[in-house]
Amino acid sequence: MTASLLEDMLERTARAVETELEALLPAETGAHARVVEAMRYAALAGGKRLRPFLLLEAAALFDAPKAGALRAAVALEMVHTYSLVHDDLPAMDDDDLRRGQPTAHLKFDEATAILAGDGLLTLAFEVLAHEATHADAAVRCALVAGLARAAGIHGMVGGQMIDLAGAAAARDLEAITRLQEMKTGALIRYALDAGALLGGASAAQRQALEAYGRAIGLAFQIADDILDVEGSADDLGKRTGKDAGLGKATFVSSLGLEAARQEAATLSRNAVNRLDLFGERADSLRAVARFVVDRRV
Ligand code: GRG
Repeated sequence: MTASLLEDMLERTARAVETELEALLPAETGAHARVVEAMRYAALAGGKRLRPFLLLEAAALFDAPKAGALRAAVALEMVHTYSLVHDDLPAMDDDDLRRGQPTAHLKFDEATAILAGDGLLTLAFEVLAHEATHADAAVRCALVAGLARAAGIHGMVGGQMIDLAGAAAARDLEAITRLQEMKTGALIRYALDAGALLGGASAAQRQALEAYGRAIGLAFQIADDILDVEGSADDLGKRTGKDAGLGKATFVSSLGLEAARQEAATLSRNAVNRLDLFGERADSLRAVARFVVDRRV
């Protein structure tokens, strides 16, 4: 699959995700309307919608019903968006730019941004638990538990804690890898596993998708570290040069730019190799493995 075909597919998925987000998170009136406005501000601001794309393409490998998969994909994007809103807060990364627009706490205020993140996190589980997501309650339960695990203390929240606890900590490559497998990797791996759960994948198929997810999660983070050094705020819609400014240990600070690039390329190839058992049906996922390391946004 060519890079431009993948871009078209990503674009189409982004539109579908936004339409579903509009439906699941309509504007409201009343005394609480401001928090909904802030949730919509953060969630409808664009973004690559990479995690929803991975979930939908994994589910499509097994011909899982599309409407339920889209709901699960949007739930995952809600959790991702909450993490960005909270990460941008003054108490964490203190950022002023996200997805090319002022961060939620600057557009609204800190308390509203905290509540908007909380609202997105909790709405995600309501969406997953609804029977429209999957007819089988056991599958819905597995989807809910999996997202809680990926987003929680042994996943994203735990990774963020380690990251915040030692911005200037000396970390070796193993420690950086562990941190990033939790902070960024867990939601990416969940995207693949949710697709597998929705599609009733076999244990071998689930394992292959898990290995693919692990490899592209790390490749994605290495590319993010490289873009923080080489990218521009105009292209990325967020400030760059932050890691070095904060003295953070990253794949780039640990390996150097060239070796980081090589490592990302190796991980991308490894990811592609894990998809053999799906044949050409997994071509879009192969293209994503290349996209995550070649991307400029
Ligand atoms: C606040 C619990 C909590 C966690 C925050 C994910 C995260 C943890 C913080 C974001 C900080 C960051 C820049 C991490 C690097 C990788 C990453 C998640 C980048 C943003 O994801 P993209 O590039 O963003 O998919 P878009 O806007 O395209 O969705």
